[in-house]
Amino acid sequence: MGSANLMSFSPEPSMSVEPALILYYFPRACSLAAHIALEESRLDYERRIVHLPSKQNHSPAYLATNPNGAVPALTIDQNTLTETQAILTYVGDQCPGEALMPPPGDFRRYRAHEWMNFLSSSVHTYVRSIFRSTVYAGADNATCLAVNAQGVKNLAKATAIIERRLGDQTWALGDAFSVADAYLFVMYLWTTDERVSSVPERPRWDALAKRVWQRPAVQRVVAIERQDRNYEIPWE
Ligand SMILES: N[C@@H](CCC(=O)N[C@@H](CS)C(=O)NCC(=O)O)C(=O)O
Repeated sequence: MGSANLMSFSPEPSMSVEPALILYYFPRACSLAAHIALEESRLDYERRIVHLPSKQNHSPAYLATNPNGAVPALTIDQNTLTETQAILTYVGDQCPGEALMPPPGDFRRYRAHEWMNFLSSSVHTYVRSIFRSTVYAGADNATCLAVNAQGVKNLAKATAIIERRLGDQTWALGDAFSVADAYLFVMYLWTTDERVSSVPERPRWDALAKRVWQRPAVQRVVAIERQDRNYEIPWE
């Protein structure tokens, strides 16, 4: 279970012994998937917020932990692991009794990677091209508008793929909740942001996201994150 105290990322070196697992995150960023996975896992971890709007992710202290300057990052006995897919896989593998990440040899494990890679390399990048067009287009306004418009089209195609892949399944991998569902939940929340001008109807993704939201661990994490940045949950 996560530490009860929300700790800001401190640029001052700490004199205390570092906990074994530390999650660096920002509310409703893609790090929310890792945050949910850790809370679901019941592992002991500490969370530290990295304030993206004030560019704390580019501070020397954070760059010393994660030179990529992004969240999520998970330090594991002082080794830093980055990339949502890698972190979700790691967390899932720490609780083999749970279905969070199926074991090697189980075909569902490769399905989980299929989902996570699609969400990371396609859906995340499409939403980023809408939220932060300058990352791809630079400063030119007309180019930014074109990138944004293309992002909306790309997201529509990705939504159709997600709907098809979900089919009639309860969860991304079938009968049991897994880290892939946590990731689908975060990407779904992003599609409800007012900056996304249009997104097709997505009844299966919508139903899955609602199921994820019913989970106590998810509600705990969102409540903690909202102490620092309030964000909307569409069904509340
Ligand atoms: N491929 C990385 C992407 C990480 C990423 O882009 N994180 C964003 C938050 S959603 C971030 O930290 N952005 C800060 C920045 O780019 O300055 C992953 O899947 O974890």
